[in-house]
Amino acid sequence: MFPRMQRFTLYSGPLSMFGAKAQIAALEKGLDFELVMVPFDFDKLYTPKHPEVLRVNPKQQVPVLVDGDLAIFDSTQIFEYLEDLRPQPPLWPADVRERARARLLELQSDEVYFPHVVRLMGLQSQLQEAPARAAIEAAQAFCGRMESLLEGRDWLAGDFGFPDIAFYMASLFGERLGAPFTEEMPRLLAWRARMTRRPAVARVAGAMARYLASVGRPVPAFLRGLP
Ligand SMILES: N[C@@H](CCC(=O)N[C@@H](CS)C(=O)NCC(=O)O)C(=O)O
Repeated sequence: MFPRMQRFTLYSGPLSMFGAKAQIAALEKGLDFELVMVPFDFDKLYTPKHPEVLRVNPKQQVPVLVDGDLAIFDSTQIFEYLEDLRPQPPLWPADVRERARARLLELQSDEVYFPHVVRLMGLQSQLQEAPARAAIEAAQAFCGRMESLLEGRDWLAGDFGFPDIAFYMASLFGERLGAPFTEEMPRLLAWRARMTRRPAVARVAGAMARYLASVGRPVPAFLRGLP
């Protein structure tokens, strides 16, 4: 494989779980790229919007990837581009049916599991009340299904890949916001430790942990001590 002459630019945010997905995948592929962190803070959130985000994404969200005259958005679309751009190491399974299962799992992590976590964002002062309890129960029920999937294997869909990256990031936010893995999830706890040991994951999750600490927010225990 020839080295690429051109570097792409990835726009993410210091606390963007979707941006972190794309960044981890690019690092796992060994790609050289520029990372731009768009403005974000807990008061103003993602305003003002970065001009490149406004130009590229009608949804005005990160992540956005710009590679020469190609500009795309959405973490899952970016996964697909990265897999085509740099097929090795593959992050989707080779088998067609396994690949379909892996894609569905990645989608479920973003669109079935993560919405429960998003609901908790607005309920942080009422975690003991019924709406938060319901979101926590639903998130942990999903985790229970991932726990079953890990029976007899190290990764969620065959070899390490995109579903692992997606669920690691989504569940990191679950942990932060009140829906943690529990002692009844020993395989998930071991999987998360395996994930955190991967250099690409440690780099991105470590930067997120440092950002949280820098703004005085709690850092999940499993991220403490990352370089
Ligand atoms: N489905 C999108 C979701 C992207 C998304 O929700 N991005 C958030 C940050 S994690 C964002 O930019 N939010 C700002 C906004 O919606 O105004 C993806 O996978 O990239």
